[in-house]
Amino acid sequence: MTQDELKQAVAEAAVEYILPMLESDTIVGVGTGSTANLFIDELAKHKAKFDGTVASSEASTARLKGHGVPVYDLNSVDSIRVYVDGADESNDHLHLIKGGGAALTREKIVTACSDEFVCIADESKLVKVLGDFPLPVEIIPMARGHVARELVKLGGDPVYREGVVTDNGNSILDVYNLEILDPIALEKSIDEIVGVVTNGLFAKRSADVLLLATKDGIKTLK
Ligand code: ABF
Repeated sequence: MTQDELKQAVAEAAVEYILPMLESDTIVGVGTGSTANLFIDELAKHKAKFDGTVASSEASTARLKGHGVPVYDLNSVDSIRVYVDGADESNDHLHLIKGGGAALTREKIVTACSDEFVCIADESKLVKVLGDFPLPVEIIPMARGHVARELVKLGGDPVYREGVVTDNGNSILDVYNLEILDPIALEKSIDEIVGVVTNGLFAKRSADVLLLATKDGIKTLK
């Protein structure tokens, strides 16, 4: 199976996984990226079975609205029953690297507000040790130099993501050459750097479930 076929398979599996959760007043949190896009397309087929969504990016908002799926402001909803989103990497503990799509801040916010976080990925995303994928860090633009210097002290090689402004008007540094043996500790250390908005480690609040598309079918990791 191609990577695209694997992504399609896990998008369909995610809809099947959440269908039993859906009631007329249910709000679904929706992530960002190519796998999340396929999930949006599948979820839209069931839009009559739940109330609406909260999206983690303007891009996902547009895609949902294109299907006629209601998209609510996070501040107008009481709870989010389940959040479904992709990732760039996951380890066996469901600690994730996210943010390749520059949506990490809103993704982390919606994750924090969700009862359950279901991560969807193809088998290429499962790794033993996080860090081959450069860790995205969203920063306040004026603090770029300071944050970069602090990230070097933590052992990384930060690279400014040229030409990218996040939905929140911020910049991204991608941090290379990190061997992330303690994701929770590193997430906390980066969060303490003044000027950092969000870092792409989802470890303090990891995924609750990882639906992994493999050539042998969908695996459910918890
Ligand atoms: C998003 O999913 C981002 O956090 C992450 O970068 C992306 C993975 O993208 P894709 O599904 O296209 O591989 O949530």
